[in-house]
Amino acid sequence: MLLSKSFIPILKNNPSEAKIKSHQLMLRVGMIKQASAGIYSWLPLGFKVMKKIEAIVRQEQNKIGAQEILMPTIQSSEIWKESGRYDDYGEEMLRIKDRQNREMLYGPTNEEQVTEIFRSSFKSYKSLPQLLYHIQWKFRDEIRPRFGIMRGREFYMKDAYSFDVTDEEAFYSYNKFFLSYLRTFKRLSLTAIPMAADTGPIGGNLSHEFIILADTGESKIFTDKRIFDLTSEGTNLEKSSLEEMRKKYEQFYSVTDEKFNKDEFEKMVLEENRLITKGIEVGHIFYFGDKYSKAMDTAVDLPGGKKDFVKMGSYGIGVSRLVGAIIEAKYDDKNEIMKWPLSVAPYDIALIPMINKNDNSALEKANNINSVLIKNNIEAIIDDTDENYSSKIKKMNLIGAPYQIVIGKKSEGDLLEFKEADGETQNLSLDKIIKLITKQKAPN
Ligand code: 5CA
Repeated sequence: MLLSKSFIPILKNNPSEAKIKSHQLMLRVGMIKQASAGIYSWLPLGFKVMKKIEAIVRQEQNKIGAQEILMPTIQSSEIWKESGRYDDYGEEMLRIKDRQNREMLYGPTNEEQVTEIFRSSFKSYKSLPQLLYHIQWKFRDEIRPRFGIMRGREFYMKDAYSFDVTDEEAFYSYNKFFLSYLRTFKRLSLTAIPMAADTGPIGGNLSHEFIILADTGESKIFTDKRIFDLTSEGTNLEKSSLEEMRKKYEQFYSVTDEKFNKDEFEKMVLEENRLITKGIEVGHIFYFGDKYSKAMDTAVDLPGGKKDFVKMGSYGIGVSRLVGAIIEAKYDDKNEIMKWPLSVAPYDIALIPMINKNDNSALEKANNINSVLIKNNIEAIIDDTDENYSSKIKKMNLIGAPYQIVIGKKSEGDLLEFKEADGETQNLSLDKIIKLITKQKAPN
């Protein structure tokens, strides 16, 4: 992609309305454009990143056997009256009337809708478990939408729902999602830690939030530092392996402030291991048993002829919020250098030819390099403008391709002036550069 033809409207300075670095960068480099309070259009750079995050989320859902569906954004009030949440949800729900005067709403979440789908399709324990998910826009009329897409009113969410016959089976489903979340956030190069959490308007009594550390986060957390050393490596989808993994995490005190208990914290965590800080909630999982299935009369036949209400959980990931969360974790705002993880980077590499008025050879060389990169599935953005070196580097540092090649005096012959966005310059052949990037790109 040529920078001169791309739709990346970069601003000279940080926009004054943005209070946190993700919001600053996203506006600065034109990833999003505000449409109204808490509602945004996604411009190419932001959209590319979000779609790459979505693809990783999808792959990890599919890996645990979840099946993708797509439910509508607009829902009927009828099902919400059945569950009792039509009144409970209050002003956060955007309510709409159609031309027949029917009460509709823009879905803030989908427990009711998916339960309605399930009950009309499944009658027997033999079809369970069912793990269903979709990736769809949600609307919550937040009192204080802020920090750009971090707390929007319209936002993009992956929400999954599990249906099981017994509590024990339902915990197995819960644990599958727990693992898939750890794997998903790792592929996004984030350290997200699970914390015991409150269930709020979703309900139930077992719940974990997945939090990444950031000073600008809205969640206050209390943990045992050692939880950061854990990984999901070695865990497989067998029941016992998953149980072991969840136990491993739960041995450490790790809660959000609604669940905080000072005495417990001080008893369970040695002083040197205590960590009280702030974070961003990027995912939230819930187990609520038959809360919705009972209210919405959703039962299946059991072996032996009896019937029982299905046991359900729900599992959310803030896909649009993750774009901001990754920036909070990776953006060096002092030096104005963004380095996207390669797994979600809008471009893999920036080609920066130093172009003289009478000499196009650097741009030609960049174009030649680009055709080799394309053959190797590496996506480049080429700065074909005739600006000076420092303004070119500045722009590319904001766009955030993780690698850069400067094509100027130092890129003579076969050796190219190559660097990681935040690293030292090295002279490498194109062949070596391709090998290095391809190796990094391989899914883990
Ligand atoms: N039905 C459940 C699980 S599917 C649910 O709605 N959970 S939630 O309310 O916790 O939302 C799931 C995730 O969506 C959150 O962890 C967060 O990452 C994201 N999210 C929630 N509200 C917003 C918002 N206003 N703006 C951006 N992302 C949000």
